[in-house]
Amino acid sequence: MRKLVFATNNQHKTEEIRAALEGKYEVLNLEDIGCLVDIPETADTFEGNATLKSSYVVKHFHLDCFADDSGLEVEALNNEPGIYSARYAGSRDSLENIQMVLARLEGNPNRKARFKTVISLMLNSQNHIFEGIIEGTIRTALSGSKGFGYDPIFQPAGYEITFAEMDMAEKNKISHRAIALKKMLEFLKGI
Ligand code: ITT
Repeated sequence: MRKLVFATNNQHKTEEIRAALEGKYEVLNLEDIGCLVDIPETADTFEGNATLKSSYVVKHFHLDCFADDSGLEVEALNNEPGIYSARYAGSRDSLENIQMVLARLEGNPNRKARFKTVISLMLNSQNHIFEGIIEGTIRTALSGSKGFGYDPIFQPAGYEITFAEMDMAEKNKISHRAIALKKMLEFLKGI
């Protein structure tokens, strides 16, 4: 089976992507290839940060690689936390990040939000970009224990449950990451 490196340290993201690419690609993450650094994400866009991660692997390991940068954009918070999603409250603690969003939105009737993923796929040193977005709303309290990050407060449009109440298979059908990944797979099929 063809191998692809997914430049992430996030085990939840690795599991989601492995499940989505099962049978098609063997997905290796940064730990699997012995890349133990936290690649600096210093760009000010999702696209820029995804590209920093994928290029790092190409430069230092000479392997084809993709990376995603993703996050939550809340309309009433000027699209924050955005690229700062992983450390919105100062650390990588998901609960603290969630509480920060809920506190800043308290009493605000506009609960509109979206998850966004941008994938950078580096193939033969060429960068290919794929984007996925899912619209939804922010609940007033946490619900569910599956998934990761902001899943317990994000309710996708058209659903009555949060991402954290969905099975991974169900989330993988509709999520921002799934949408971007599907575009990448279509592209890979065509080459
Ligand atoms: P890598 O950079 O190592 O891939 P990361 O966790 O830092 O892992 P991102 O830079 O893409 O990943 O940060 C995205 C943050 O946005 C992530 O830590 C979560 O807090 C949030 N996030 C992204 N996708 C999510 C999802 O599907 N469900 C819930 N939260 C998500």
